Amino acid sequence: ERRSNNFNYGAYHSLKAIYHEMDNIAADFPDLARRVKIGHSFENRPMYVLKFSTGKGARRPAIWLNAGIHSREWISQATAIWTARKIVSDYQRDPAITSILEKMDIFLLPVANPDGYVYTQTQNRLWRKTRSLNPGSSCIGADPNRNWNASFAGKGASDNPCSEVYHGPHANSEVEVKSVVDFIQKHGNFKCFIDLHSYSQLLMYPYGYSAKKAPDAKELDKVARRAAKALASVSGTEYQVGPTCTTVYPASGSSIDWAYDNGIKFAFTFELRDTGTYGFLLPANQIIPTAEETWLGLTTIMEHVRDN
Ligand code: ING
Ligand code: ZN
Repeated sequence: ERRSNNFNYGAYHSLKAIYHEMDNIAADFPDLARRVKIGHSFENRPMYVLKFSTGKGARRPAIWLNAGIHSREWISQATAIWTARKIVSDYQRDPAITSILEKMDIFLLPVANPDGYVYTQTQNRLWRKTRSLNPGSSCIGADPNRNWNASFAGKGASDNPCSEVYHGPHANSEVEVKSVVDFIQKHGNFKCFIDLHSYSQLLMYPYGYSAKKAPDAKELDKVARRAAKALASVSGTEYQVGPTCTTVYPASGSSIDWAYDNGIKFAFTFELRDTGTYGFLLPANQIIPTAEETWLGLTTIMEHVRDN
């Protein structure tokens, strides 16, 4: 029985509800979307991606859309599940997404940190990290956006397990990160990696681990500026664009730096709404407006990936 009509995209949802809606989307569009388990979390919750594919050929060039790596950034998970529904609704109606899917597959991970997400809904709304145990410390978790193998344990990360930016004992120590890394490496044909965070209204590209200029900085900057302009055209929301290190702060071990240094050229991080009025506690009535405008930014990037 289909219950997808009951899912309110203008509300924040439990992990269970998001997983159920992913299942519904796959059931509604079996020729386009499939729910795939890529691993499990520290507390043994499944990690699900939606794979969107028109099915011509295995291991097509692919796009990874990552969300919810920091559990408290709820607009990220909410935008991701809205985006999933948007992709299946617009395929064969909107020429942009249709042509993207004619050439590439899209993998969407709406909740990259499931344990953290459950914890923010039940215990502490502002929890950021994973929920892994740290031997010898009573503090819990590592920052999953400092745990990737890209200048691991360098600038902008902490070796203190009690820190919000604790990098973890070694690169990929967090099973949630390792699951994504293994999947992407095994696939071997990803061209684009986009990570959704909040808040600050920024669109960034590598590097975060140092102020050195990425070899493709010029192109990435151009694409990002075009994406930010498209995003702003929806309702005037302004984004700043630049490399992570100089746009926010130095940060080593991040997902997009790992992606970029592993051959995935089109690596971007969105910091979604707002600029601090509500911060992480963005009211639910901003979910759909945020998702709608972000979609224009995402499709602008994906069209560039399609053509390059
Ligand atoms: N901001 C990001 C963080 O992980 C960031 C900023 C983006 C760092 C890309 C590195 C790479 O700290 C939030 N809000 O999490
Ligand atoms: Zn974040």
